[in-house]
Amino acid sequence: MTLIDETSSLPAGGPALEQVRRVGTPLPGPRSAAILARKADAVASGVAHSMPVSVVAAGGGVVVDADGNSLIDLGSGIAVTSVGNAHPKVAAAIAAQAAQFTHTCFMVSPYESYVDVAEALNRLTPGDFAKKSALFNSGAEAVENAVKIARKYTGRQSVVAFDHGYHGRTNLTMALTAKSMPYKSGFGPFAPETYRVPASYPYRDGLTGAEAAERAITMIEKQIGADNLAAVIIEPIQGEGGFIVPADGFLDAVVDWCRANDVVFIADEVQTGFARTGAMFASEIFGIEPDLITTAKGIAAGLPLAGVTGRAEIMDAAHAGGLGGTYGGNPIACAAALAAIDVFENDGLVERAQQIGALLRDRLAGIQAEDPRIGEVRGHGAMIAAEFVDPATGKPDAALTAAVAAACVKAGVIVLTCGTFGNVIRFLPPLSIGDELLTEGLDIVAAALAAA
Ligand code: PLZ
Repeated sequence: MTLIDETSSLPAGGPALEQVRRVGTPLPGPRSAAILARKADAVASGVAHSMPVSVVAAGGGVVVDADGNSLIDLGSGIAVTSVGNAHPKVAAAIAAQAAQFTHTCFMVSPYESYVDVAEALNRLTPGDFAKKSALFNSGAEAVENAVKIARKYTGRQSVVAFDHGYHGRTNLTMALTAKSMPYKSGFGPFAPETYRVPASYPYRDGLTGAEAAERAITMIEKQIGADNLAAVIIEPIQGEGGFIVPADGFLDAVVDWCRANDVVFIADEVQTGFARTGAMFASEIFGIEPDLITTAKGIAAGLPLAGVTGRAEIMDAAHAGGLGGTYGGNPIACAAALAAIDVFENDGLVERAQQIGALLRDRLAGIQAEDPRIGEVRGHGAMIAAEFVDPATGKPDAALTAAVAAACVKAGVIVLTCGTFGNVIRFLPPLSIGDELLTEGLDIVAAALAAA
């Protein structure tokens, strides 16, 4: 039980939080340790955690735990708090909406903020054509619905996803996700009519974009056939799979093939969306206009909200009542999204993501120049990663990656790993982080690597 006198002395979150790294106890400290012990007793073991802390406040570029430790945030809660945690505009919008009404169910009695979010998504996503949107609760739910819509529109059943792809933890999205552990192992059987083809992974496959696209398209034509295919789904930059940036020409060739064969091209921008990559959407970087785009994460600064946006004629294929859900487009989540979108558009966050990207890239490239255990530094904007390898063989080095990440955690830096081979450290700082804190975080990563 949390004691009231303890809660009242907690720091307020948001940008006013002192922007320092401070580790005054071993992690976890005593208060966090007590809460984590209760977690072990009360919460299902399948719900794991990577930072041994219990959070009480966050904002700017730090996360503060119950023992007063202040950690540098290089993860944004997996690319979610891009505008910054507890951003004052978002917090105020949430409070105001919570005092107004908390829920009616948009399918029962609609309200304006849902329409506002749909209009914003239709306007901000790439493609100069008539668009419509529908709102859901999570990235996985958005992906499920994008596939439903594509199937209804095309009258076809099959869906193609890619090696290294990640699309969620529900049954259909597990089927679309590539990696078995921890996402799929033991949880089958998976949804039928889902197929996987090779992606473009220039560092490991050495193929041009055109060659990688031809490899994928040939497999689709031979093993599925365009006539059976409703949709192709891909993350423009693959997130959980290792921040894999496809070779130039790959995505546009796949889009062209989809268009020529009346296959719906779905860009899963759940992780890449909303300024993260130094563009409002990563599709812009590759010059593609997806038929459907899924969004979540950054859209509402942590409130559960997700969207499917796309060509009006495709979005309208589902019959009335065919799309929805009790909470989809909840009014508090929509209020948070409208405030966050205001910040993305008007507070220069696309530019800030580019600056953060330049800082991350320069520093990591500097470390790589002296240390061949970093095989590649890649990404766009504030979505940058380093892939760790055995320099002698080029093979993925997951043990080194885990050691570097563990040392960062111990020193009070939140870093996330990713990659099919578990050998990638990804940097996803909130766009509200200052350069000093970011640099200090990278100093610690460099020291952790040197010591590993
Ligand atoms: N599509 C591209 O990145 C979520 C999940 C991590 P939800 N990625 C982080 C984990 O271990 O669960 C994600 C994504 C892409 C879909 C999803 C799913 O989004 O909001 O987690 O359902």
